This record gives sequence, structure tokens and C-alpha cells, in this order.
Amino acid sequence: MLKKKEKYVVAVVGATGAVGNEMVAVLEERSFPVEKLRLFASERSEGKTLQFEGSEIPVETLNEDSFKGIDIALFSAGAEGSKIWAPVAAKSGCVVVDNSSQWRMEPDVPLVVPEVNPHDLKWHKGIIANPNCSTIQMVVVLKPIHDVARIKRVVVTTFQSVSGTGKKAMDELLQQTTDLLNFREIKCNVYPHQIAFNCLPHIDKFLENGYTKEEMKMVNETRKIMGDDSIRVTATTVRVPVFRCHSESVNIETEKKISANEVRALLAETPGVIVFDAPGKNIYPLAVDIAGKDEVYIGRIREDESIDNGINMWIVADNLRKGAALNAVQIAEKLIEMSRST
Ligand code: NAP
Ligand code: 12T
Repeated sequence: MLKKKEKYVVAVVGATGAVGNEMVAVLEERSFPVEKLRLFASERSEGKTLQFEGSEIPVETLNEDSFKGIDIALFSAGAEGSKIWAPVAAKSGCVVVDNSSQWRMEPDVPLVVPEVNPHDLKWHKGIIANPNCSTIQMVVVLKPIHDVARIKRVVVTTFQSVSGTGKKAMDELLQQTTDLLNFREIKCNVYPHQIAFNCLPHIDKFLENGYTKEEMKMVNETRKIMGDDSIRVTATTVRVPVFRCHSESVNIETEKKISANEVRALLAETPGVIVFDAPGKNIYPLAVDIAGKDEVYIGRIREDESIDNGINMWIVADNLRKGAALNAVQIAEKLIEMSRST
């Protein structure tokens, strides 16, 4: 459990990456009660520093003693790094909020989106998992609908930005775009195919069942976060040549009838959600507008006329913020709030 304190010693593990960088920015922006910030990355980053609240903080490498004296560690250094270092950190008495896929489906690790299942934070044993980016933005919208109309089935198709893969993928999209516009040959290092001016129906590894790992994360994590294994979910995840923000087309079937207007009214009142839905004025959420925003944006809300109780919608959020760094910091804020109320 997190001790009750005025300020905390916080670590960001993977601080030099796309998510880690954003974590440092979010901690500063939200005036998180930081007594001291420690930054960690691989040996490749030795000698680097990052700015935080006006000072230059050195990036350190990890060792067995690194977590001594640290209260909260936000991890985003890949599943392999988390597998090794998250238990070391937890053993040192640190509360870990892990962004990788390593611990998410472990039964004794809570998988938390603060707007959806903050109560699951109560039973953590030192490691709390931050869900997959595409799942986070979807469940923030599904939860209030599920509470009033019970969702039976979800069919989702994602349009995911390259920043979800990390810094190297952002560089690859930029380089390929520049090369193609200059009639040069392109190189594919991060993705198996050209990503510039293309759509790849392939995110993370393929599994035996023909789905990708990313697709199955959406199926399994949605059920765990919503605390309801009866919800049927099927996903197709697609990488698109967008730098930031994941967009999703989501179709749901509910047990109870709910109209598009009722969904709009319900979501307008939901914390962390902004309804952006005026098709007559060409208003709907767009990746380029939502980049840098904290909320989950929703538009194109309409009834699915092919079934009795169905809704279609379009959900967009910044994958590095609500999909990763912001959600992790909100988890830490909730833990602090809980420590202060006991
Ligand atoms: P990235 O830009 O490639 O950054 C990776 C970071 O991890 C860098 O700081 C890197 O340090 C560090 N790192 C790599 N290996 C390490 C090691 N052995 N020891 C210590 N640090 C190490 O990737 P990213 O996009 O930020 O993603 C990082 C993690 O967040 C991944 O686990 C990914 O699955 C997760 N993630 C989660 C979501 C989500 O859905 N919530 C979204 C995106 C990413 P160097 O700079 O020194 O190499
Ligand atoms: N491969 O957190 O490539 O499990 O966009 C998130 C994003 C894994 C994850 C991606 C990935 C995760 C991606």
C-alpha cells in the first residue's frame, strides 16, 4: 500500500521513450506531489538528462538497489524490462504502475482505468497494470452504457497511430513519407511493410487463432476492466499513417434498448469523455485535433439499424496521454487519494 505522505519520490522507468517522455510532462503539468524525480532507461541513454520543473535530471541505468527509497515507479520500458524489474521494485516497497503488457492478465494484478474500476486498486500487491491504449479509450465509453443498458457484444475496428509502437516507428513514418515524396527508395525496419500512405491490418504479433496479440488484448482486457466475463468482444486492429491518437469504430449490441440521443446525453455527463457529434456541421473527433488532449472524444453516435438494440460510434483519444502516460499518472493520483482517506 502507498504510504500517506505530502510528497513522493517518483521514478519513471523508460523515461527516454515516447511514453516515458509524456509521463514526465504529465507529472509536471498536473503538479503531481513529487519530492524527487528519478529517471531510468537503458545503457544507450547514459549521460542524457531530461527537464523537470526547471531542473535537469540525469537518466540512470537500473540495478538491484535502484528502487530503494522510491515510493512510486511508473514503468514504460517494454514487457521484458517490466518482467525483470517490476518485481524488484515491488519488493523494495515501491508501488509500480506498469504500462507494458507483461502483468495485465495476471489474476493478482489489478488492471485499472480510474474512471471505470478504481475499486480494483484496493487489492494490489505492489504492481498495478495500465491497460492497452486502444482498450482504455474504449472502456471509458463502454462503462456508462453497460451500467444502464448491459452490453452483450462489441465489434471494434481500430485505426492506430505509429506512436503506439514508440519513437523509432514515428521516425520511420516521417522518413518513409519524406523518401516517397522525393522519389527515393524506402526502408522498412520497424513494420514489415510500408506504413506511409498505407494501412496495415497487423499490430503486435500474430497468434495461433489468426488474431493479433493487440486484438486479443482488447478482448481480454475489456472483460477484466469491466469486471464482466460475459461481454463478447471481437476486434480488428489496424495501423494507419498517423503520428498520434488512436481512432476506433465501435459497434455494440445491448440487452436493453438505448437510443442514440440517450447515449449522447449519458456520455455528455461522463467524466473524462467529450461528445463531439454534430455531423450537420462536419463535427466529429479527428486524430489531428485530439493530439495532446486528455479526454476521450466521441462522435458519429447512431443507432445500428441492422439489429434491435445496437449503437455505432467513433472514439478518438491521444494514445500517449489517456492511452498511456495520463492513465498511469491518474492511477497514482487515485492511490494517493485512497491513502489520504484511510
Ligand atoms: P520507446 O519509445 O521505444 O521507449 C522505450 C523506453 O524503454 C526507452 O526509454 C528505453 O530506453 C527504455 N528501455 C528499453 N529497454 C530497456 C531496458 N532493458 N532497461 C531500461 N530501460 C529500457 O517505447 P514506448 O512507446 O515509450 O513504449 C514503452 C512501453 O510502454 C512498452 O512496454 C509498451 O508496450 C508500453 N506502451 C503501452 C501503451 C499502452 O497501451 N498503455 C502504449 C504505448 C506503449 P533507451 O532510450 O535507453 O533505449
Ligand atoms: N505493440 O501496451 O504497437 O501492449 O501500438 C501498445 C501498443 C503493444 C501494449 C503498438 C503494442 C502495446 C502497441
